[in-house]
Amino acid sequence: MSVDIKGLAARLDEAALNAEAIPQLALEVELISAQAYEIQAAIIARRLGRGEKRNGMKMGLTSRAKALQMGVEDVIWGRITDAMVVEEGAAVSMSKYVHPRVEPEIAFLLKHPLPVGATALEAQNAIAAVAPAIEIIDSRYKDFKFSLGDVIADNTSASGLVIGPWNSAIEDISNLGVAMSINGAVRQVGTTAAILGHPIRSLVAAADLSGRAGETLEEGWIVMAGGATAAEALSVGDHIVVEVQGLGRAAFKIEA
Ligand code: 0L1
Ligand code: MG
Repeated sequence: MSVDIKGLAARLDEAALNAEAIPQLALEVELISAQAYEIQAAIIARRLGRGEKRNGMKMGLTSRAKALQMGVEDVIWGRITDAMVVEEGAAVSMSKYVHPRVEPEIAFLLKHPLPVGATALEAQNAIAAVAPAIEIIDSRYKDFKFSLGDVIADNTSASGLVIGPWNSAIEDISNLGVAMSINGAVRQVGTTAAILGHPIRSLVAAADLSGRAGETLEEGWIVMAGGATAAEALSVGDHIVVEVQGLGRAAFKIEA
């Protein structure tokens, strides 16, 4: 069945721009993953056309907690641009989002390109630094409900990222404790081991998935490894802090 890739991309892009929820695409068209990724790429083309710069990618549904929370089994990925970066410690307006959630992650900064087929050792050697990070996810679909095709098309709910201090000396990221607090109360605890068993596997998978789409991971790109725990919904006034053992913390606030 033919799919109006550009039309559906425009619908999702405008929903994000206007911070307004739209009905799931699945109610009118059943997307296979390849079509959904084409829609995602078309959304990014629109964003680049408005002057945004591509600066990385994100992995999604990398932990069992996230997969269970969303009822989706596959690892998925999305594209990041500079406009999605929220300054660490900043206050962000709720008006930018439909119904945002946050999840604790770690981020990789690449010191050289990482092609398809990279080994875990090559991935490790491509890392310039690692940082504690928060992903702000914001589905453009009503009630945060979607099929696999829907969420891939919606750039895997990518909306914002907050990056804490970059650490270039850390060697073992396999099992670092992770805690996410909102307004001083710990809401999620976990470990980086929840990210595909070891976050480096997420970077290897990122290189494969992105490279197979013709977009080799570039020097200077950020790769968000994926949530270490389930996500938490946000409200106006919330102060979110993610702490990762040995890496430090990343924080931001939501204002009206
Ligand atoms: O980054 C993620 O794991 C999110 C993937 C999309 C599902 C969601 O919106 O939670
Ligand atoms: Mg995520």
